[in-house]
Amino acid sequence: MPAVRIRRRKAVALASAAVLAGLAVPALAPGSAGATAPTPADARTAAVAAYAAPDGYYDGVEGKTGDALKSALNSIVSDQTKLSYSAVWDALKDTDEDPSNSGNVILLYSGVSRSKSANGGDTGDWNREHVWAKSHGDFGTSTGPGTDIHHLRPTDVQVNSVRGNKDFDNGGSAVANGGGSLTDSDSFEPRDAVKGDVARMIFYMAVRYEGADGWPDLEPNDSVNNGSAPYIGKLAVLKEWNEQDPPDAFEQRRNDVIFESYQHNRNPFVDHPEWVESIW
Ligand SMILES: [Ca+2]
Ligand SMILES: [Ca+2]
Repeated sequence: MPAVRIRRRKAVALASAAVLAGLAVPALAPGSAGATAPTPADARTAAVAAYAAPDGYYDGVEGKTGDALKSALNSIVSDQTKLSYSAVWDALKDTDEDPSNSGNVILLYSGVSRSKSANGGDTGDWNREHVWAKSHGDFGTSTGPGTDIHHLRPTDVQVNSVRGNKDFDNGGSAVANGGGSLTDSDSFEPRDAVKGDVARMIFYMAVRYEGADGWPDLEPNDSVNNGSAPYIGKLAVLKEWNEQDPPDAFEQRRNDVIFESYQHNRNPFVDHPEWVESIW
């Protein structure tokens, strides 16, 4: 069966990734995928989902809450491979692939499926959106937070421009071709289907970047006028979005692909969205 072959390849890839990342190799139990049957139409997502959150990845967080949990997660997710900004293009073609069309990526804010080859900077292209706006902490695009694909997503060039470096909040008027996203003078509200995705990307960045290695300590706060300070708002709204829009198969597969094939670290809040409330 093709699905079995795919699963075996993924299993080998995961084992290799785990060795590279210094992790214990997870048990490769074909029957451990859980109660949900794979969807034939999306064998690749099913194959990857079978290996979410390998045993041992979160060792050390047991019983911890609040700042202790945050510190433990920082240690875990900081063990990662880092990409160059040019390598991000090909990575996003994989992590954000349209499950219904392997020649396309899904654009984050608009929800549009667009050709992988239409990457660039012109009208009609897609580009590399920093969900944690790179001016918030001024970390740029050298290898580090500016190339961390946990928060880099394909977006329509013009929609990306509308979002700019605005903080996140509810309200505003419709963004042209924004798939239901809204904006006003100082904030951006993504479409409902990715509100939780956006929130969990912000929370990942806050845990991953704690002021080490010369990078700023990124944190969410309750402002929408953060400018170049290393903060993103609004925390209360992001927490609501995390609750309203729990992780789905696309987001979970994306986390697995980043873990297996690129950075070899995970977004803890995709695996455990309940940890947001423990920390913030
Ligand atoms: Ca979602
Ligand atoms: Ca931080």
